[in-house]
Amino acid sequence: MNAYEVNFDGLVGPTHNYGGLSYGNVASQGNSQQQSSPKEAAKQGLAKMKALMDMGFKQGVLAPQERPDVAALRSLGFSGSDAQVIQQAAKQAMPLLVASCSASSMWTANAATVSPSADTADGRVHFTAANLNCKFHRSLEHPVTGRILGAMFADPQHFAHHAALPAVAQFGDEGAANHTRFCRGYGEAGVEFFVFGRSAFDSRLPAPQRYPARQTLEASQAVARLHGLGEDGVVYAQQNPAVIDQGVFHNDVIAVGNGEVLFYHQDAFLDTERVLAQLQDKLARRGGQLRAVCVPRDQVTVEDAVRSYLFNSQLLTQADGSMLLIVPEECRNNGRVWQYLTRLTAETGPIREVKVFDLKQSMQNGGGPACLRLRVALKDAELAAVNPGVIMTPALNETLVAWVDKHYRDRLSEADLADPQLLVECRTALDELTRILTLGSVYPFQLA
Ligand code: SUG
Repeated sequence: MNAYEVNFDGLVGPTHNYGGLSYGNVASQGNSQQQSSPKEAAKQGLAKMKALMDMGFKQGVLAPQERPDVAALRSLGFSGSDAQVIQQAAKQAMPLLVASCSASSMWTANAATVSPSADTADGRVHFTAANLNCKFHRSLEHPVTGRILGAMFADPQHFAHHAALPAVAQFGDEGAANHTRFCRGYGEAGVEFFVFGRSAFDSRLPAPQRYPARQTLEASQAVARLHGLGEDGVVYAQQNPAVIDQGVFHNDVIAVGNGEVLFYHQDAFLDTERVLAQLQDKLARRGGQLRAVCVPRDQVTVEDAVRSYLFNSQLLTQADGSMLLIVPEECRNNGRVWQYLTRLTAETGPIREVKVFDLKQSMQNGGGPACLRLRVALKDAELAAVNPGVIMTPALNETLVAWVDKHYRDRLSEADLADPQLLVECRTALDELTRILTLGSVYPFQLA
């Protein structure tokens, strides 16, 4: 039996724009209202998918969602034809139209939390769509995300799907961005590491003062219960509230893990020693040995981490067992971070190679390489049960690049969102995409 980590990257949708929608995410705030390029964004993402596929990693694709979300606007009282709904919203409540247009489902690390079959009580791969209820524009994603995941992982013998947690802040859940899995091999039982920003019900735990903590302890615990994870296979840690207040809105902005390796910033967690000891102990009981690589604050500051997205990298196991770090271009542009990486790969630690990708369009909204992918560890039989239409191949890559060229705009600014034609373009593109990826009827609207 072989097992693999498959990265399912979000395909950037045709309405990618800079809406300034995510308070606490400094890139989203800082680039608000800039003109975007949906075409370039989608191509940057596809180039990363192709490069990883070419390097021999298993790569999949997760479809974007229909935007503007007219149903969401109707639920807020706008009425008439779809075009009238959009025009009314543009006139009366532009921020709501902007939110309904966000292509934020591209950051599939927030799509769901996934537990591989080796960890779960019933031996199936479990998915819980993230409610993302900290931000209105992101809270719109989970119903369609759930349908897309259902169409990708359809076989109930292998896959179990759970609806998002209750849509209240007490169960704020941001999916895999705050979830890491350690294991000796992808097919073996591992230790699932849940990092939360605050507790909703235990007021003794500290919380950030400036920016919101999006993930609660209670949400993480509920996901672990839904997935049937045993106590031996779970560790919880609280994120350091001080780093949330500096713009670390998800754990994956300050730490990344893969296999037996945890790559993290010195200031990432509260009570770091206890957390590391628990991970070490539980992983050892699964036959593994934790290798923790701590990045000291005197070499890379939290601000450097937030600006460069050093930790929002993909940590991948290469054929020889060594690890490769996929980082955004912004890491090379930061002197201290680049020096750190140069030293790191010259040493004898587990991380031996760094590859740089240009993901600027996504980065300007606070989404790096790790945000753009949902990791799903699959055994042979499970991989064989995945809808083959969503597995990246050279032919699919070519088809998707041509599809982007045909349907996407080169430039998009806020004023363009009021144009009802954008919805028509999005629907036409997605109608074709559901056929390319063989997804069936996952969207609320299907062209006749
Ligand atoms: O939720 N940005 C996303 C970025 C998500 C990054 N994901 C992870 N770190 N895993 C967010 O803040 C900005 C949209 C805008 O402003 O237009 C946005 O939603």
